[in-house]
Amino acid sequence: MIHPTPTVSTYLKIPTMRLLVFLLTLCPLLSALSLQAADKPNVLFILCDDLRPDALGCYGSKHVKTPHIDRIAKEGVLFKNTFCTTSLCSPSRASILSGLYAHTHGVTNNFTEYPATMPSFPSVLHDAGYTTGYFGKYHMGEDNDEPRPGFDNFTTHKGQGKYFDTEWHLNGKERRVIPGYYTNVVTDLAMDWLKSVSGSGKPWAVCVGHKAPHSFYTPEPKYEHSFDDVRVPYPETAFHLEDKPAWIKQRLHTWHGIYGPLFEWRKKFPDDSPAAVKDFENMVHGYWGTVLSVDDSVGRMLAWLEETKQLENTLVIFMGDNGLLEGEHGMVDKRTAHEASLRIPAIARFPAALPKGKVIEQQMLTVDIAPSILELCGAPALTKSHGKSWVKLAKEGDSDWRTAWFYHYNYEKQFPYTPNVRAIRTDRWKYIHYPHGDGGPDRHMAELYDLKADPGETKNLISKRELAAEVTELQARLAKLMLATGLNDKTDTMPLDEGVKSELPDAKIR
Ligand SMILES: [Ca+2]
Repeated sequence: MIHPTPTVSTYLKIPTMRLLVFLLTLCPLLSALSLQAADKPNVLFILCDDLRPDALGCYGSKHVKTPHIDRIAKEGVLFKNTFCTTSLCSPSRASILSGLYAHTHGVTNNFTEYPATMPSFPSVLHDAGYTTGYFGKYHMGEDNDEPRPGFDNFTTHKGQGKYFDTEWHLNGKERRVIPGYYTNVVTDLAMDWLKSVSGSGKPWAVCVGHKAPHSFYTPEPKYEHSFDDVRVPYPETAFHLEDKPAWIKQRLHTWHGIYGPLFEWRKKFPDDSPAAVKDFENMVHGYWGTVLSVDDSVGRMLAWLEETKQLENTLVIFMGDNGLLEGEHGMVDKRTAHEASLRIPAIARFPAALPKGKVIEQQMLTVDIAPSILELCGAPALTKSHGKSWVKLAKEGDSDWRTAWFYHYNYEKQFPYTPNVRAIRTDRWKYIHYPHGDGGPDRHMAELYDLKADPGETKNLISKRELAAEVTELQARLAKLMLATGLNDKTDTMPLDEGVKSELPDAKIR
């Protein structure tokens, strides 16, 4: 017997009661589905490059006015003590995306590609039904501007990009120089795409990768003179290196020291004359100037979200990829385990799930970002992560939150100004040591700081006999933390430390 295809008229013949029961069973399912869709927040993830927290109003800057970025903090949470686990662009970016330490994700230098098959928070969101886009500086795989997996639109450029007139690769389709200032161009690109996808009914997640405020610090012309009246001397710590390891003094006159070229702000170098501090001041002014344009960009994006009534259902995260030394201990650049190199800003706004105007004191890490975003989006957790979601911490506090973590960095031949670094930072102490890389004893003096008494790390306590037991305990804790991520004496491989050198890095990779 052939069954006729059911039609509307067939269904109408079903007795009314049965139809009602059928509809009633369907209703909770349908409403659950629609609730679920409505519950999925959009994600606006804004990543700055080499941004110090103290270049933002919400982290206490007296000079850099950032009202739009401050708004995210005021209406959300501010993580006061956020740190990168490797203070270098590509490794840190990969840690933010993957929730993993550098030795596990494998991006241990600025020239390695993020592994195509390794999950990232955007790829997990994409698999969970999000429309995903990446716009701006990606910088994992120096010369590769091709689209990466996990993104519906991936628009980037080769290497660092330029503050003016960068050549963009538009989602793998067309390479074109877009005239104008990088920060404004990347904002236009991201917003054009958002306008095209935001009405589709699917949640979206967009990453905006700013070049700013990375060297060479070039502000937009309208902000060139914004800080002309602000005096910026070398920090006090630059002149008190007596108890520091010798490599820090050797670094003073190099590409990464305060008497070196200062990312080309100083034409004649090395220069340790008192008058040379003006070059340092100009450099800091330039750095701050680039941040003002980022704040304008954030303002534009928040205003658009508000106008289109998407702001309340969008998780906005704004952060930096690694810290930056601005003269502390006589250093510029990053890579070391000192506070200015480790500290990054991180703020998040999502009123539906996060408190308003809360400041979190606990130590948060780059590797915590991906687990947190996925939890807030109701997406599956990463199968492997070294970080922990801070959602509970932000909402109600978390008594199990970490009180210590480890930092690592490997010596780079292309940038021979920082040794191999292994360090532990607890809520009170920091212990840093510098393995030679051959498995033998260290050849540099270690460092020990009491961060509660001396947050500026002015007194290296490593030689204090009365603290010997503390050092032994910190060494044991460091080994334990490293082991938890698979690192021991045999697996923790690193290059040989060839010492601090005075040569400049290759112009192409500066
Ligand atoms: Ca960076």
